[in-house]
Amino acid sequence: MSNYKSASERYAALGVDTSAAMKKLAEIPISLHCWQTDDVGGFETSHGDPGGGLAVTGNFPGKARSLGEVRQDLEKAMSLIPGKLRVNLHANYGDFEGKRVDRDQVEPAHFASWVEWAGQQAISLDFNSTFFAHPRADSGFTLSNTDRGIRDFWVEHSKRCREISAFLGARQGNTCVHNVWIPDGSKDETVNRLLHRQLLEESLDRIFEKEMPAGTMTDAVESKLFGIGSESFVVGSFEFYLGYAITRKKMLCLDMGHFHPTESVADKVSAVLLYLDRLLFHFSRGIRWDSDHVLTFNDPLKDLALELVRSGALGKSALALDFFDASINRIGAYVTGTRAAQKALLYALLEPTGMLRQLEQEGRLFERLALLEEMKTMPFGDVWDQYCEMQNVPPADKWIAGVMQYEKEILATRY
Ligand code: RNT
Ligand code: ZN
Repeated sequence: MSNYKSASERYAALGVDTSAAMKKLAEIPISLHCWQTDDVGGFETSHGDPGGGLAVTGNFPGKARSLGEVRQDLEKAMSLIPGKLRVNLHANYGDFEGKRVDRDQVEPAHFASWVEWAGQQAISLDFNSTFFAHPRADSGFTLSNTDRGIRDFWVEHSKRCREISAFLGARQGNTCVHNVWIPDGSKDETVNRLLHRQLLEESLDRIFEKEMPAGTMTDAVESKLFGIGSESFVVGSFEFYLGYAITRKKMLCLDMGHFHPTESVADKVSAVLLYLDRLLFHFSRGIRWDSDHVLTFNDPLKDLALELVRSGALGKSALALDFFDASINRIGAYVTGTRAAQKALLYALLEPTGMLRQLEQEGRLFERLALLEEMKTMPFGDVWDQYCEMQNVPPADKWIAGVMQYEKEILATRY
């Protein structure tokens, strides 16, 4: 008997249908962040440190130096990842052809070659306004800056990003998720917090003023706890955006690295879902802080996937990745992290939730705990391998050699 067959029988004994779980998993899109290929650099004429509290550490050779290389790297990564994928762009990854295009000048035409590429790859695109790595973000305040001119500049940028998102959505025939994250905050004690938050509220309302054609794009707002240089005060805190998203009917973006280390993002799902129609997740792995480590199949990720499945949130959520590691092979980082996200979802889809809920309902709490514990050592890996094979990507550790070969043949030639 094959490993998969025996695994599926063990799951079936608990009332879990492994093939139905694999089928569901294959339908859940994950949006790959383009910025893992080049350490959040982007392709404007002048770019350097991303700033805004974002720090990418490491100098592993082979960083993508052009949009062509970004796409080449994404294609390699996608060839080793099963399931449905999307690609998430930032505004500073436009096809500017070496021309200087400031953020208040970006337009759909700069993303036409991405649409063409996405069509060839049979994938769809998501989008992000880019409020960092720019002189007008150097003061630490963008949309909540007390200088009206600076606010206007960023409002204009983000309005344009919504147009670009709608363009992408119309061309691909499905909704493009447009996310807004700003670095605004300050290093030390801030005595007019209210003012900055009022300004942010006003700027966001201006950005979102125009109703976009139905089904083309949707907006999300992303909160943060703190960043490098914004340790004392972050304007766009969780409470700020929770209120904003509820009152303006926006998607709320929960980034796993943007909360206190002992706070559980998984536990937030069933709470915020009562008040919001749609959520966006940034799967990430913080170590001590929002360090954006490569995602691994760890407890916080498993817990979040379990809650998404248990609370029926998958149909109401967009799943995206947000990590960047420049200290290891960047394509290896992509594949490791994306496969980890999918493993966590499969793990959650293989839970005998009905049986566990029955035990809970009947007060049989020891049995609930014991079954949860036994699920951890079920032959989950055999189902994962079967899924990879069905999706025509290498199972188990068989994909690692493919990354190493790419490192030798392609990455090593980039210097
Ligand atoms: C920053 C946010 C944001 C960025 C990307 C590059 O803390 O997580 O999502 O990481 O937009
Ligand atoms: Zn994020």
